[in-house]
Amino acid sequence: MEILDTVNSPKDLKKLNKYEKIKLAEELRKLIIDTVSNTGGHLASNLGVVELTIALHSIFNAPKDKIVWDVGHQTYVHKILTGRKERINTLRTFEGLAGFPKSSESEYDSFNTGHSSTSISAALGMARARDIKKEKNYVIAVIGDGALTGGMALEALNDAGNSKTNLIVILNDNEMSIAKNVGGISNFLTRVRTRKLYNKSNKYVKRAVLRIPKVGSRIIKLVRKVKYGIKQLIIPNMLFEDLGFKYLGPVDGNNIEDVEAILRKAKDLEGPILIHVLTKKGKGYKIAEENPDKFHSTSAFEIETGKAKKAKKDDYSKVFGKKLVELAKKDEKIVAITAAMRDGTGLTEFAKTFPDRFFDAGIAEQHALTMAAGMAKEGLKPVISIYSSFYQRGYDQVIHDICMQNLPVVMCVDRAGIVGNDGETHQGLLDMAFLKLVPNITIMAPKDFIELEQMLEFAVNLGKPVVIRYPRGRRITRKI
Ligand SMILES: Cc1ncc(C[n+]2csc(CCOP(=O)(O)OP(=O)(O)O)c2C)c(N)n1
Repeated sequence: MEILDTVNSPKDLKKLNKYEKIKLAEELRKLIIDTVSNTGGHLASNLGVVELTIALHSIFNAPKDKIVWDVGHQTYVHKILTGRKERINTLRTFEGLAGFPKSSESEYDSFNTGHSSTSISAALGMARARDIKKEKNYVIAVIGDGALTGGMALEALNDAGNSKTNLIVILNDNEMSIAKNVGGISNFLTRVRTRKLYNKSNKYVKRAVLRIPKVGSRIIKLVRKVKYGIKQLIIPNMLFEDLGFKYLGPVDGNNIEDVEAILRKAKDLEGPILIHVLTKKGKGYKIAEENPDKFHSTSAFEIETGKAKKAKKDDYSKVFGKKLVELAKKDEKIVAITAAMRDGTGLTEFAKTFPDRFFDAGIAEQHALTMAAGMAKEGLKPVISIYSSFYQRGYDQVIHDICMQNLPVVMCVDRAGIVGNDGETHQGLLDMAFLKLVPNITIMAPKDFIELEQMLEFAVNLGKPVVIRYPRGRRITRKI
């Protein structure tokens, strides 16, 4: 009998010993790979958090303790362990399980997510509500290193770090957003990861020095005095501690025992805590480990080869990307901007062809839009592509920074309209609700690939704010 057959809720999980949990992790991985190979979905992120999720549900008592998953694309394991195992094969289908947390689906889904970087704000709100109600429970936000690049996450860290509130933030650091993570915070995390090496080498040095007769222990004392200074040298600043968090880690997030130990420790501490957990995206499925960006979100695929079950044809995003490269070859003022969606928006070829004219702002739509405005103000022709639902983040930036100043930014709205299986948070329906009222704006929507190419050429030369909105994939137009 499989261990997973005996686990229907976190209560069952708590009865397992460490060996059974390791076996359970293996079974969960197999179930997730089998499921996503049929339904499509966020494979690599889920494979990375199997052990972390087991540890969380072993140490905390959800739903009393609140676990808020950032973005929420990595909650398949959580769903399986919280009573939804039998329905996991309906993932991302009509009336089936949602691909993201849904309070209406389960009391274990403490907060609905889908868009990035909201977890710390929501968790801080829940923690403050708990304090006012004089209740006792833990609140835990689980946020990826990619989601941490979003402005909201930083605003929340700033507020939470300064509060006295008991709150646990788990930073799930796999060095990847959808593609390799970018930016200064990502570089900072890389430096923190080297702390592990520093601690290890420190132990070896200590052992060697103690072997020196007579002076050995004196040298150690002296070293201890300057240790803080050395630490500052190697880890130039401990951002999280400076912000007011107690920092724990880094810990191997794919080792259940280690994660459980650090979670227990966090439970005993007061105030805001940040636990830095290192995981491997795609863990346990070699093809996904080697191509974590391709398997971040995948359509149905053959398990043996990793190849898509249905061959991919050209879509609007690809046609946009190709045409933009062609236009940029003739006009060096054209620059391209993405908010962490290089491949999804079709900009991979542009990034390779013009690395100096391509900018990935991180999961930071607001910043990306205003940066585009700055570029336009100084005479460049910025073309920015964002999914319709994520434009919701940039409402004021489109109005206040681009359109009111009548700046020539080309705003491509990808995934406009119905997007299907990612569910309600990802539908591209609301951008028109605000775009149509914005001053100085020209809005176009191509009916086919040729019109998209023509509109893009027109847009980069218009000299005013312009929107081109197009759907996901390829629209099937009936021949009359
Ligand atoms: C506001 C917003 N922009 C873009 C996305 C698309 N998106 C989904 S997951 C993801 C990357 C998340 O990376 P990370 O938080 O590190 O999680 P991982 O998948 O690596 O575990 C992105 C950009 C989103 N969900 N929300």
